[in-house]
Amino acid sequence: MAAPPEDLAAHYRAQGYWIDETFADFVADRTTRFAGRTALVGVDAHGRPHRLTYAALADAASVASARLGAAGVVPGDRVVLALPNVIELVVVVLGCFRMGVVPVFAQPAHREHELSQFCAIADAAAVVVSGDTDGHDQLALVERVAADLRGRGLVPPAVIDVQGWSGSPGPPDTPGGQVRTSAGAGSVALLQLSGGTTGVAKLIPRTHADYLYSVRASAEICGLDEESVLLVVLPAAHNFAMSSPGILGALHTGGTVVLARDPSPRTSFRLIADERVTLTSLVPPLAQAWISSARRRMPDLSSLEVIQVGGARLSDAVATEIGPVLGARVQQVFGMAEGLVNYTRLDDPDELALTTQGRPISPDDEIRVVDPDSPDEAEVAPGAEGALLTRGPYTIRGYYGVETDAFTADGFYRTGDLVRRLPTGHLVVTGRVKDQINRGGEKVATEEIEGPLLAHPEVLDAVALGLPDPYLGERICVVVRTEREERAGQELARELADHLRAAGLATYKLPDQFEFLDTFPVTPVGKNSRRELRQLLVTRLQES
Ligand code: AMP
Ligand code: DBH
Repeated sequence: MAAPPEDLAAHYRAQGYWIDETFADFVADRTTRFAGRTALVGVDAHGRPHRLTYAALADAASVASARLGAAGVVPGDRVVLALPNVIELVVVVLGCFRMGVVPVFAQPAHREHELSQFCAIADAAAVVVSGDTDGHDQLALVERVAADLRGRGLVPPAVIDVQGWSGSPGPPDTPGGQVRTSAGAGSVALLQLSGGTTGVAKLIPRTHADYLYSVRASAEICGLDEESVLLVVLPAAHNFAMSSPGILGALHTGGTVVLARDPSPRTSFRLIADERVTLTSLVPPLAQAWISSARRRMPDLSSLEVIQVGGARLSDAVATEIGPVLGARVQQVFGMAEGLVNYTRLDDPDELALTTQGRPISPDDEIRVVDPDSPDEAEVAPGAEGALLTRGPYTIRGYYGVETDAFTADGFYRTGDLVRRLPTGHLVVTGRVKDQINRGGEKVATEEIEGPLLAHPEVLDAVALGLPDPYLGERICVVVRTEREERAGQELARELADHLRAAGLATYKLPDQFEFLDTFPVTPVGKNSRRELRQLLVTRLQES
């Protein structure tokens, strides 16, 4: 978790990127400044609707701090949040911030495999869930996590169930005011999650100063102000939904955050019309679903000014349809929880807005496009495709609690993305160098699927691949080599899917497709060749 050298840090401060404000200051200041305005609209963990002013949000956050305190959580502790898009999520995040507790932004779709890792790496004091989430028993889930941790000689976290919060909340710890903590703006404020490229979940330490800079600058680039109404359709804890400009960007400017409990076009369209939503953020498959639904329903989307699309590559064709069909300007967002976020600007010509993934937030985001095969990572010719390395005022220089080879000696993050850089500074994402599947914006490390499959008695070898999919961008295909060829097919596929579910893999990581082969193509050193396997499958699919 290396800090930048002092000269760079001094430069970031001199430029006004890093200021002294902490998230505790942020909560106290914005909830006071915008006290009477509407901060948050959504349903609670029981599905009951709420509309909170900034003042009411401050009170609710203060009660949440008290509840964390009652569960034994103290300033400086890490708390894993795995909540759906309910108002308690925002309330608990602010509750953590005001008392100097570090939230770990997990997802309700995470299962024991992931949650155990996050709890173990973060040494979490508590995990916050919503008892029964969309038919899944989160309490039973965290019990399995606790058993796993105990089995590894670790102390399991306290369990906090926001569905149990309907009774008396107990007195706020320090009503109105914030809890004083000594940690400054340079300390870790929150832990985001990496999509995971090696199978080991990585936690991303973001400081008050760096994250708040990205939030302020994002809010400005996206034109947010007190009148802005942001609809959150994506999982709210995801870096995109939280900070680009996201929930924190809207709260920074005194705008309103509207949470969609589910991502269906029906729910979103109703909220857009009822709340006069001005901005929302989607991944490409959702943008496509909205387009086809809007063609049939003719919803009232007249208040929408901007639709952001990011998380995975938006095809130029779909980008072109967004304006005419949904009646809003498209803004492409190419970001990563590790830091760097690129936006197309609202005044960019269509040619850039529809075909590029934007340019960096900051003039001090340093970009290197290098030859991925050159040992010294030499930069490619201007405009040529290469691997993207980046360093800057809000990009991490190391993961939390682990050493990795993801950073260069001089502090650049190896993003694993292949890009081309245009003379305007805009980046076009052309692919990836890392073994990761991007399923409609959900990042899945191939190893996370392959590992458990290899443990199955009938699997000799298994390779997970992202295959092109018109809806998801990439879908997960698993190619399996098995001894019992006569069983290969539907029956074995079902058994392997059950096996992965039993291994505790998140639902979105389950394969969309199984293929069975008796031999795998290999590279000269005898490794499975993902590239050739992919070609083989694409040819197979074309022929079938
Ligand atoms: P994560 O590490 O989970 O935060 O995911 C970040 C990764 O998502 C990036 O490194 C890219 O691979 C991918 N990504 C995000 N936004 C875009 C986009 N607009 N176009 C293409 N890929 C994207
Ligand atoms: O995919 C991402 O991680 C992402 C996409 C858009 C992101 O972290 C962001 C914007 O901040």
